[in-house]
Amino acid sequence: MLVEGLNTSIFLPHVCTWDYSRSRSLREKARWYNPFVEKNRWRQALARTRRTAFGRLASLVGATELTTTFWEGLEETLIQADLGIKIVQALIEDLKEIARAEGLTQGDQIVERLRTLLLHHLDMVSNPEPEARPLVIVLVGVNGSGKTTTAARIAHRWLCSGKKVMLAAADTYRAAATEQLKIWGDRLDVEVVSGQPGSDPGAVVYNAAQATLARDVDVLIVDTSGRMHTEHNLMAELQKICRVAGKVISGAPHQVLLVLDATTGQNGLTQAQAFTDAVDVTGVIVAKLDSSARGGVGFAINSVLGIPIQYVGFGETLEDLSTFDAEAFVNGLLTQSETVPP
Ligand SMILES: Nc1nc2c(ncn2[C@@H]2O[C@H](COP(=O)(O)OP(=O)(O)OP(=O)(O)O)[C@@H](O)[C@H]2O)c(=O)[nH]1
Ligand SMILES: [Mg+2]
Repeated sequence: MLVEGLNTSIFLPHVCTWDYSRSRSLREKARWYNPFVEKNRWRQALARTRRTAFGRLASLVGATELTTTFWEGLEETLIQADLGIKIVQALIEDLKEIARAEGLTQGDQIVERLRTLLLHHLDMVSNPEPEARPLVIVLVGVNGSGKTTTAARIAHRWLCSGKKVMLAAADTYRAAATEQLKIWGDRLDVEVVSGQPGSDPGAVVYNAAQATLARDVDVLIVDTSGRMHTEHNLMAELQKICRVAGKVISGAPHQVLLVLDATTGQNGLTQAQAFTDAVDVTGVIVAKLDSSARGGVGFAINSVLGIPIQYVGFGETLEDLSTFDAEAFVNGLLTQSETVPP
């Protein structure tokens, strides 16, 4: 069956064979949590941004004098990586000040200070996973940002930690959308609560929340339809979805995660603002970091939206979702060497 928006590569057999039982071998668990593998994945995901924008750093690092050309080159690099003009100007000002105060004269010294400043910039207060049981997670975002794929990946994460998961197909606008989530549900062996095409997504969420309580589910993940930030009635619909969830399950939704497509860079932030105005967004998921040359947008998310990055998506398989790691992010952007320890 051909399903809109679903890449067939996700059906590769090696990602279909997860055993979610607690008896998974230690070896398998070690593979999942291996820090070197994880570090490499971050580097691969950021390769486009690194090569397109930060790749120019190599010539700047070698600079033996901090000339106007050096500073202009650095500014251009940061703008091209899509950090956002305000952040770039503040960084350049700070770096010039540090260079003056510490008497720095070499490009590599400045790049090291840049690394520290970038890390400081990402020093956001992260949101720990809420303790609630059942935990209700709602995914929101514009069309095609990666919500449905991410719903499956979050389900996979919770299944791996031994939780009972349910999915709600609250995207009732397209039959293909429900079908897409059902295929993920089949692969994950997770129940998917859905409604008729065109039916009220609030009703789907109501039924899913009731089923969550009835079947003693630990985590309910609600996939919503993509919507433009300018569509006021659809933004109101999101508010209703959240209200309905809260009526059935106390405190729900405990997480509202805004899925941003990293390839849209700074443009995505304006759209994102409308979502944070409409609903109580608790975290951002930066999807498609692997396809983006504008990964620097990650630095602007916290300062513009005031919301931490919860997860990062680096591909289309179930494993391609990682919790945000500021150090891996900055190192993945700045470290030039293509070799990573085994
Ligand atoms: N390379 C890459 N592709 C991704 C990632 N996340 C999602 N995609 C792809 O992006 C496309 C859209 O993903 P969906 O999950 O269907 O997006 P959506 O937000 O649910 O889309 P709508 O429901 O139409 O609004 C699919 O082809 C996904 O495989 C990612 O992290 N990296
Ligand atoms: Mg979808």
